[in-house]
Amino acid sequence: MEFVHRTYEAGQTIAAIATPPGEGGISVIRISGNRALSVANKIFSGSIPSYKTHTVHFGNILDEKGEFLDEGLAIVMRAPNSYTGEDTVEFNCHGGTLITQKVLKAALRSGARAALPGEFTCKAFQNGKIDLTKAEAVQQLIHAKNHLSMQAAESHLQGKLQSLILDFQKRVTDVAAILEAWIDFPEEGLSFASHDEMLKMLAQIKEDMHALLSTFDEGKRLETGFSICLVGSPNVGKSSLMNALLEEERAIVTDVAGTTRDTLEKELVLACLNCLLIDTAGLRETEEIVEKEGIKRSFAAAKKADLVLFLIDTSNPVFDAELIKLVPRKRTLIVWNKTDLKPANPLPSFPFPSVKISVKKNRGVECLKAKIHELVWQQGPPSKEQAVLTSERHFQALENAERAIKKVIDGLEKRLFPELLTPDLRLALRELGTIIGLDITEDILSSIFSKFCVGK
Ligand SMILES: Nc1nc2c(ncn2[C@@H]2O[C@H](COP(=O)(O)OP(=O)(O)OP(=O)(O)O)[C@@H](O)[C@H]2O)c(=O)[nH]1
Ligand SMILES: [Mg+2]
Repeated sequence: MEFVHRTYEAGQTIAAIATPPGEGGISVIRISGNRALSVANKIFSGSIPSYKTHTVHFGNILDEKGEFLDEGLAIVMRAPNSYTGEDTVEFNCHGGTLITQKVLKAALRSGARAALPGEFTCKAFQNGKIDLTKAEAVQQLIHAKNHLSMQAAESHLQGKLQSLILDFQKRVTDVAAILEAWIDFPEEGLSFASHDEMLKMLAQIKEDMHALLSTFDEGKRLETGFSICLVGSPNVGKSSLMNALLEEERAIVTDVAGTTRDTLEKELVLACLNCLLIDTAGLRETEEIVEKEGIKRSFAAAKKADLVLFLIDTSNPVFDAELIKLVPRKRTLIVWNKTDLKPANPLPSFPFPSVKISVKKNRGVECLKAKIHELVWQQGPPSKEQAVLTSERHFQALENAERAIKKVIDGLEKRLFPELLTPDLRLALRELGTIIGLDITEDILSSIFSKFCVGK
């Protein structure tokens, strides 16, 4: 990748267009830094340095030579009460592509530097306005594609993850202090806490860390979504169901067996998550070369999918025995379709949950969606109050911290000298610190903020 994140230099005055590219009602050009007020003053008809903080002023926006560019608003926010914690001016101008760029250019020619991706949020972090979990939540909130992912980001933005991490830090620090006392005052040290009490404290910390770590499976799903594969014999109604779920005629439906030749994918929101729906070629014995390749792909898709909907025609329950062996036991749902027709007798039975539908009569599709929700969220979706780990970075650091605590517990149980246990406690503290942004390397900062857009 060509872009390499430059080190952010605190105090530099930066400017960027904060609104998306294209035409719109208004555009926002943001300027932040020590010299934001003087830069903005050069390109505005009013007297920006005299304005009180958090006030809005109407006037002419000018270029660096004083030529009229647009009429607009200047919003002044003085340090430390701004998003970045520095003096900030935001210009609202008319939302045209060219005029917006001209206002930005005027700000750049008047002394600001073009902001790097995520630099406003990085400034907010560096100036102590937000911790790193909140900064990352800003990015997650912007990119949230479903309600639950947005909810998780909001919870991080409100500081729920940060306060859990701070609580772990405090408890580990308390344990470290007691260990220090054991080292410094071998005689009286045990009066601060007994050996058993220490073990109990550490076990509780480890258990609470584990509980937070175990939210990551769900959290990952909020970000990556899940895939559902529709499989079954030809003509059972897979493509019909795909279209019904999408509420559009995406796949070709005919009464010719073998209509779908390739896998067909489309995204939708199901079970409150982004879901990739995959229609496949019907499975049957064939020597036809294109269909054979299609069927190979059907098997591969079924193997990979997070959830398999195994469709069977109730009136003609033919199914592929190989497929039954291949589909995952906990992640397969039998969908009896064509219940509007006379059912075959007897119907085969399967060791999977099932649901009855008729796509043609639009019966049972809502019930199918409810069943999918149930299978995806066996313990129910995460609540608003719950902090859910959604970032691989947070997960790794917390897992390292938990491992370090486990080593301390093992050491205590073996009655090792306290001196031998403190390095792991320190390691746990360091790992916890990286989650909220303490002792963070420039590389990590760079990898986090380079994913942001310019202007955020
Ligand atoms: N009676 C009845 N017919 C249905 C129902 N669902 C689908 N069909 C019909 O079954 C035929 C096959 O439907 P498709 O959706 O193309 O089936 P498919 O499983 O995708 O078939 P292939 O692509 O060949 O594997 C079409 O004529 C549909 O109209 C249903 O619930 N009841
Ligand atoms: Mg089809």
